[in-house]
Amino acid sequence: MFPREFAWGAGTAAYQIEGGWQADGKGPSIWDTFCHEKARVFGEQNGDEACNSYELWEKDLECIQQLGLTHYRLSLSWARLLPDGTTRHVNQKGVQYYRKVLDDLLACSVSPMVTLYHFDLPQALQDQGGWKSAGMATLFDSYAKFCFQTFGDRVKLWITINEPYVCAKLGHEDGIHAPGLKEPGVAAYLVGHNMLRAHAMAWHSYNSFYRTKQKGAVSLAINSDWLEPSSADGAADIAAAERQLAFTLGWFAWPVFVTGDYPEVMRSSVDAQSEKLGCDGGSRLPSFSEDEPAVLGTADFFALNYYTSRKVTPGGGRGEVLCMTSDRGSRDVLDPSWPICGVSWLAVVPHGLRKLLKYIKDTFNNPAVYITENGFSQVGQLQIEDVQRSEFYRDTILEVAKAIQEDGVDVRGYFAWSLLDNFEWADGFSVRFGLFHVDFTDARRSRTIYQSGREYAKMISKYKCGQSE
Ligand code: GBH
Repeated sequence: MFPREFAWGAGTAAYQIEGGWQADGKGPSIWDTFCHEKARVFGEQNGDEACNSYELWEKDLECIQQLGLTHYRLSLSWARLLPDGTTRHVNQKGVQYYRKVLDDLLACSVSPMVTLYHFDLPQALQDQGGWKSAGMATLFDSYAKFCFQTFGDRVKLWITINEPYVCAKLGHEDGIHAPGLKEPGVAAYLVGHNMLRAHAMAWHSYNSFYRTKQKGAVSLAINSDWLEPSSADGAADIAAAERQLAFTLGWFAWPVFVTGDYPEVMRSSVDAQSEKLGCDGGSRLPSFSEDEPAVLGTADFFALNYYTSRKVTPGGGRGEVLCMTSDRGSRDVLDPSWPICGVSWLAVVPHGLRKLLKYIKDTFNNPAVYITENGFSQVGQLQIEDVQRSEFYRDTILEVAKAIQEDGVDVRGYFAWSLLDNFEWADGFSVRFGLFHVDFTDARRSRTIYQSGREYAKMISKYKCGQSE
């Protein structure tokens, strides 16, 4: 059912699990700052200690082995490695920590997939303007080269930036993620642009200086809902769904996989709205410069984070308001037949993943695809016997199998989100995505496998090595 080499993984991110926010010379990140401000995060919780994976890495490794994973996706904390964000000062304790993690994984025959940036910019770089500043791209490129140089012998799968959409929109338009800026209709486009430039520079650095020797692959992780028209025969709904897909998945995938530039509908509508609203300096959507390394072709595979699906219809903000939804001219609605589980945004739609995979195959010239995140949360009462989540993983993995077998999508791996219950950003610890429960009231942060974890382990052992029974 699954190819022999298929990657069976689970993922985490540094700020969500590590803790040790000031340990051994780590510098502060924007998430440290954000969480220490009033009323930013649910219950004013923070990731100061989180799962304490900085000290308890061996416990995580036990969880990884218990699941029988072939791959583990983790992110590096930029500020743990480079406390002020630059290579002027390297924190050797940080280097040692990640070297041990990677060595331990390899010793257990688990391949690491490493994300360089998962939302936690060094605060020192935010103080210089953060992702709104054009200079961030070269700073990211230096950090990336440092990581390829330092860890590239051990890592064959790299993700430069996780979910640029979320950083741009939630961090700079809605202000619900760090750095908490609310500059609708302007900052997100700038941030997205600088992230694409940063990603492209890092890919070119890998390609020129490390690829021959290290033989790895580099991409960026793009999140997208599956979006379908509210009514299949309404032309307005169909166009609205296409626009919304262009403003989410297309925003990052078009430049990298198709044209080297933004989707045409995004370009034309942001340009037109900018002119109508009399924005200074022309369009709010920046243009790529010919003097910089090309963005087109800077992904060795397609990395997809998929969680949910929506129906789309025209609307979404009044034309005179500066914001991304006005530019897009669409709004998404929930289909009442889709169950909502855990958090309010997560309608459970496993078949949406199959459709999105087929769309990616057809639109981006049949790339190799890794599903770098997919998961289902639990809120409220703790349920270790989490039947619904077990069913969710089973149903979703069957949809992936159909995508491979019936639709011919070249899916190379599946990473459940997440290995552990962890710090779920603005929702703090109130939302649990783990295959293992973590007891945050226990100083030892004890880890207990959920039923969904046991079921995932069973599926892995059943499907691993191309077995079908
Ligand atoms: C992922 O993003 C992140 O990469 C990961 O770190 C995180 O733990 C995981 O999701 C689970 O949330 O609050 O109504 O404004 C997934 C994409 C986009 C999903 C933003 C949640 C927020 C909707 N996310 N969305 S809302």
